[in-house]
Amino acid sequence: MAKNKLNLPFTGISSFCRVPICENWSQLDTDVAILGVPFDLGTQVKPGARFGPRGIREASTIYSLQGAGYYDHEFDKNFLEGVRIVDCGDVDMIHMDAQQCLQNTYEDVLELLSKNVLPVIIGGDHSVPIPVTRAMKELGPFHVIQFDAHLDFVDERLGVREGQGNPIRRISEMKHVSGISQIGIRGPGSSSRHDFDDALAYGSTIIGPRQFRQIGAKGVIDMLPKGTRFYVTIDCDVLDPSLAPGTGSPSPGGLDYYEITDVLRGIADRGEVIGFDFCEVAPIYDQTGVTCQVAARIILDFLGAIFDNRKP
Ligand SMILES: [Mn+2]
Repeated sequence: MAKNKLNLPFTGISSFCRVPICENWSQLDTDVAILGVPFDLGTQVKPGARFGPRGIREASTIYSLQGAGYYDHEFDKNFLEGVRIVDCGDVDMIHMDAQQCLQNTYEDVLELLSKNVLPVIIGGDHSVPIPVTRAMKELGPFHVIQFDAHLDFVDERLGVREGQGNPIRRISEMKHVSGISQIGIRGPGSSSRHDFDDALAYGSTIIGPRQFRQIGAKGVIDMLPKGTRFYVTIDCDVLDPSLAPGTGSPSPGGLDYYEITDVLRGIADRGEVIGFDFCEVAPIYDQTGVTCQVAARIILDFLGAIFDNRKP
């Protein structure tokens, strides 16, 4: 093997941003743990999000970090320099047993948190944040910020309570969650008028793209609570389908790259981010690979902003 390797993005094993892989978690010693949840049994329309972790990892290799971080001239900053990021692989999936898949997710996140890491979860459909936020009980109270086209506030249908249409309702029931903000919500979805009433009665702040564009990213950030901890869940379909077509329930009129990343930076400025997920990327509908690329980039940008704020 060559001693001085160039390690170009198309070579090697595609971990997230080509960071080291750790499958034996007893040895885990890192600042950030990447965890894939290749689960799409909670999907109500088009499946395929089980391939999201692989698609995002593959697309992310173009941003190979290799310890040096990355320079972004728009901020004149070198982000993520010295931050230890490890790819911890995927949660084990059991076909025909959705509840066991979610239970495995819960247990894996609990184990990662015991290592004192920032968990970054790559979904999977939008059921995934239910076991993730449940596992974060000891880190409460924290505020949950959802980026999504859909409200995801359905209570239950024919006994289904933890599918992709239910996560924010389930999160609203968690005593360790202090509040919820829902950004990008628009158009038809599985939630009814009644569900919107319930979300508002709970105390949710709901911001659609029209209001977002009236008040701008800064106005949106100003509506979030201050000095609290945040967990952020990003459903890919919050983005406009022209930018991110590779998702099971695309919805016209979504946010663009700068709109979401400017708000994510504002969140990182405003309080401690204790974890986040990016869900609902389905590479089989992603003809050009742009969705996986945008997802990888948003994850990277958000990580950069979070650790920029953790500097002494
Ligand atoms: Mn969703």
